[in-house]
Amino acid sequence: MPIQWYPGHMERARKQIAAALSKTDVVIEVCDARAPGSSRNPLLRELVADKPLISALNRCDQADNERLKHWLQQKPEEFTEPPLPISCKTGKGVAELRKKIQHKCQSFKWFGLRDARALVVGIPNVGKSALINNLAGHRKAAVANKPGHTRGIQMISAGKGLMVWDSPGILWPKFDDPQVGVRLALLGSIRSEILDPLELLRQYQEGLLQWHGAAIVTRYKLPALAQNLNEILHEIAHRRVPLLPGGEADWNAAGYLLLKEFQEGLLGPVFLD
Ligand SMILES: Nc1nc2c(ncn2[C@@H]2O[C@H](COP(=O)(O)OP(=O)(O)OP(=O)(O)O)[C@@H](O)[C@H]2O)c(=O)[nH]1
Ligand SMILES: [Mg+2]
Repeated sequence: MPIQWYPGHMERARKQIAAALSKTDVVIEVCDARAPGSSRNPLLRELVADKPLISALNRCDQADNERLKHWLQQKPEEFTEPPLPISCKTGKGVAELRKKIQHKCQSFKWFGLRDARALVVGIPNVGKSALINNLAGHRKAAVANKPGHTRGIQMISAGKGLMVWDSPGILWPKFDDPQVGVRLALLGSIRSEILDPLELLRQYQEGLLQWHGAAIVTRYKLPALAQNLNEILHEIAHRRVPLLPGGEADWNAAGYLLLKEFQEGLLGPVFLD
């Protein structure tokens, strides 16, 4: 299933980010702890190359942290410095991130004379605006569980000598590995309206059964571990979502529900890379 999505507004966002760099001291790259490699945007990395960079792995409350740890040990080359696991839901790692920003800025001549300016970048729906609200201590940036919610770049005061740019999430024009597109879609970083939920779940069928099989039995009250995706969808289509007029099962609605509950962490911790 080739997933391509690089609409006009992402190109505009890329230009806005490039323009904001002249008023940026440090860049915070937000990746998803559930797929740290696939959610790292190579286009953004290129764009911010000459700025001090801090990588944060958000949503560690939803990630399979054992598999994440193992992956980071296996792939130390993926990040120039060890990335910081954070959660904007629990607040984990956010104070440490603020310290890291200060530390990166300490050697600059202006340090202590004016506020530090951090630019938060990343793929859509990864939690950039939520991070800014966490840093600020209250809701200043609009947050929504919908990729593409932030449309323009905006400077926000996070107090205690820190200003933060919120930026729209951007993807890159082409996924060299189509599996990266599948993973980003599974994480919720690609608009669900352009996806076929059943095809997407089929692409991840093996992982779903291997890592989430037991949670699926409990959640959807299956009699035993499912052997394939159809068994799960059958259960959901007949018990959890309304039937279509005429009494037919609504497979699409079943697929959307399964995908949504997977993304919400209701089927257990997730790791896709
Ligand atoms: N469980 C969990 N949910 C989170 C976390 N961070 C953000 N969210 C949720 O993820 C959704 C997206 O958050 P946003 O902050 O709007 O994401 P964004 O990266 O700004 O998205 P765009 O502006 O669309 O690029 C919201 O529903 C948040 O509540 C986290 O650490 N854990
Ligand atoms: Mg946002």
